[in-house]
Amino acid sequence: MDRRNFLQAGAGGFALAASGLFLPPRAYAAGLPAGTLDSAVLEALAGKQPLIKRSYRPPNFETPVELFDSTITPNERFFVRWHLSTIPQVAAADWRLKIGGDSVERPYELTLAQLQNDFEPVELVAVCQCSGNRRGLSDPHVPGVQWGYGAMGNARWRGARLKDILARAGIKAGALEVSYDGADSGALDKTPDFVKSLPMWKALDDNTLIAYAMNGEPLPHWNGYPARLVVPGWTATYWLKQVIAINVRSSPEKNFWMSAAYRIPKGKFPLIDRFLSQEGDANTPITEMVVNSLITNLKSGTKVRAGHALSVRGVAWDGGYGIRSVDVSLDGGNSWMAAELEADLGRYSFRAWHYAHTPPRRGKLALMARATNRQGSTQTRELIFNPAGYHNNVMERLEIDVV
Ligand SMILES: Nc1nc2c(c(=O)[nH]1)N[C@H]1C(S)=C(S)[C@@H](COP(=O)(O)O)O[C@H]1N2
Ligand SMILES: [Mo]
Repeated sequence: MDRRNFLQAGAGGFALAASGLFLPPRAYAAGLPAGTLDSAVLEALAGKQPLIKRSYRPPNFETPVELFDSTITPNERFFVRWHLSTIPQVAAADWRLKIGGDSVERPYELTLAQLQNDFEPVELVAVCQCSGNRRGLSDPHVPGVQWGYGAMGNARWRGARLKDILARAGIKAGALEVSYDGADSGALDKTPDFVKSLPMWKALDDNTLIAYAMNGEPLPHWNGYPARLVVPGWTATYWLKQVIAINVRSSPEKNFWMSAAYRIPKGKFPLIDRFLSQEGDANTPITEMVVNSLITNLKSGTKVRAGHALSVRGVAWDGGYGIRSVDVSLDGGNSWMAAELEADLGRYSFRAWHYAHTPPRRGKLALMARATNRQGSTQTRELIFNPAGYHNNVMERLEIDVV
């Protein structure tokens, strides 16, 4: 599947989008199922700039692809994904983070000032990507938010290490998981509260943070103000927003969001991180992101001039091993050339890349990109189908017109 339909609004639409103006509804409907075309409207949530609306209640908004042409995603354009529709405005003065559970020695509470001042601050750049990013491209289609390419973003996060916060409470022998809850809740009691859990080893990783700043500013309300989990390398389901409670547990967290949702068939994906206390016979919780890439400055239908220099630009990312190489093909994957990698902002960040080419003559270019990480994992040509539409890292294929 490709982004063939993207340029229905023409090159002018692309320029308008870059300037932050509204686009005609169909401009971004690329490659998505017909039923979702009408909802692909750019709309601004309070305090954000326009994003592609997928649903309003709960708010699910994705970032237009051309925003990824810069390596850091601006806060105002960072995607928004919530499962529950009651999302309170949290006042910094009232916010408390409760640390407890049957596997801590001394439960306690933190204010926002204590979170910011009592622990060594850590900064890192990391990709936050929804497990279901690109679900709308699944063939056959699967239920869930019909995301295109933009249910992700890359930001510089600042916060306290979760392990430092837990150390103050004292962790008992036999601790198995760290679960956490946010301030949001379901409008009807039908939807189970969104509670997620991590295995001890990931919770105690030096890079797992309770973040209170994003790109040098407080988190936007829609992205979890005043504090959220940052779980570098792992999909965004674990990046709980508006966190208010953390529990260290001696038993597995068994709620719906752990035992039924966010699970993948075992053995289908080349993943390394395991979440043993949550593994079942057939399926297992999603863990780290698969290696992936995105072309950020061109869309199917873009017209370029024969004999003129063309720069293909994009980003690549993975589950935290780091990007080793990105290759570009101009002939639909028959031959591949190495792209040049740009600045390394850390192994959890988008890695920008570019490839320079002067198309010699008129015709079509079947442009593809393929990232490989330092584990040697690469993107797939065919979708690894799974019922929830997770982990889509099929290589993109764009048809470029050389005129
Ligand atoms: N409290 C809370 N945190 C949450 C969620 C949620 O529904 N409630 N959704 C998770 C999922 S599935 C995703 S993809 C990310 C999205 O983060 P963002 O909205 O900052 O882009 O938030 C995660 N954290
Ligand atoms: Mo998600």
